[in-house]
Amino acid sequence: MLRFLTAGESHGPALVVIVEGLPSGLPVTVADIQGELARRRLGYGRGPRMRFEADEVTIVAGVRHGVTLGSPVAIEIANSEWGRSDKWHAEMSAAPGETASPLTAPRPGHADLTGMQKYDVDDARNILERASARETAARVAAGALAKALLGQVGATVVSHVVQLGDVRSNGARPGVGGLGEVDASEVRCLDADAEAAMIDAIKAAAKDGDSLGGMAEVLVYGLPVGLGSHVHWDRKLDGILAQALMSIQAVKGVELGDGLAVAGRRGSEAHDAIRWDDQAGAYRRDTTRAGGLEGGMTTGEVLVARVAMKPLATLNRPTLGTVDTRTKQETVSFKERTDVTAVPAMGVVAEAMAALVLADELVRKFGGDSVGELRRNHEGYVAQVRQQSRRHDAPAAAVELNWDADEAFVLGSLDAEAPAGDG
Ligand code: EPS
Repeated sequence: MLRFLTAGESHGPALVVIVEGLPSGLPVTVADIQGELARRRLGYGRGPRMRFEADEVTIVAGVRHGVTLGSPVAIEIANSEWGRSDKWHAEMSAAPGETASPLTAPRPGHADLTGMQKYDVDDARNILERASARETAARVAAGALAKALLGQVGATVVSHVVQLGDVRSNGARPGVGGLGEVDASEVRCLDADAEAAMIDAIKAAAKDGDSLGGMAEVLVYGLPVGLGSHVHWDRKLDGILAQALMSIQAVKGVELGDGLAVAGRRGSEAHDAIRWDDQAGAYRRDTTRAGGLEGGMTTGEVLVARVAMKPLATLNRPTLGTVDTRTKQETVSFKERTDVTAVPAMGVVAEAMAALVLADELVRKFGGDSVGELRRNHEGYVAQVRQQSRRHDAPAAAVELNWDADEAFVLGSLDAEAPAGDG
């Protein structure tokens, strides 16, 4: 099992993440982790902090001479903000004391008020420091390791922005090597017209001191068939992925494949037809309606997940009504330096969460204490699937479809009048 645990507050000295369950022999460098963290800071509409936040990475444990040891990997990401002023040393000190300026006008939509009630505190900072999306830097650092493991079996995770505010892209998807092109876009969107409209929308919202949400799509190429399982509710990969993606700060919805849209379609338009590719010796589906998942298992086709983020609850011009928790007087939520939108960055976080879930499934399915053992087990399984797929009887005559609507059981039973007394 691959597990990870993050700790750290937004304006504390550092974030820390421990990743447990990685096999030995996985190449890992600080530069790989820093590269992923830099991608997360991208995006038009991010606040001033992203310009100076350097994400200084130290690998504290679990890696020697550039490869994992099989022991827990611990990574520290220092917060530049901590070193920038004495304010945070005082505000976030672990030593006994109290703040001179408690935050008492909780922001609607943030964890502030509910957290104050639940954790029995009178300063919203006790809650917001941990609820902040700063924590996602630690997830992305862990995700860099998960991506490296997926790379060992030829799987690649990419993402792109498909909607920002009410502007939607034409859906053009990056291919397996398309991340560079996505990241070159200021809003991480491949549709140039939509990109321009998204930037205009961000500028307009910024002028009003407002914020914007949107949607990113995660694509995972090169996964083997059969990660996850249909046999138990908590082994179904679609459920596990949805939970992981929903746990990202400010995310309010997750769709797999065509997602919610399939509810309104006929069955004949809602599924991915299966064909046999004799040359490849594999079953194929030419559409991605199911998002590469059937019965809670990967089908071997590209995995598609869309993640919807609400507009950030922190506004540069506070207009959201709230209550001062000391006086109970009506007021507006406190103003904070913030991002206009973080949707491009959320896509990178969603890549990390998808990678962590899938790397966990890899470890579960293929096991192994070393990368070499995991790879051998993966190769053996792939050979087994190929063999199973090629198993067949002599070619049968084309199946004749005898379809008579009048005789169809379902239609007949729907039309039939219910017998008297049958509730
Ligand atoms: C955040 C508010 C901003 C963001 C922060 C998340 O922080 P600050 O209040 O210090 O400007 O910059 O995001 C990050 C620091 C980050 O690394 O993503 C919030 O309220 O969630």
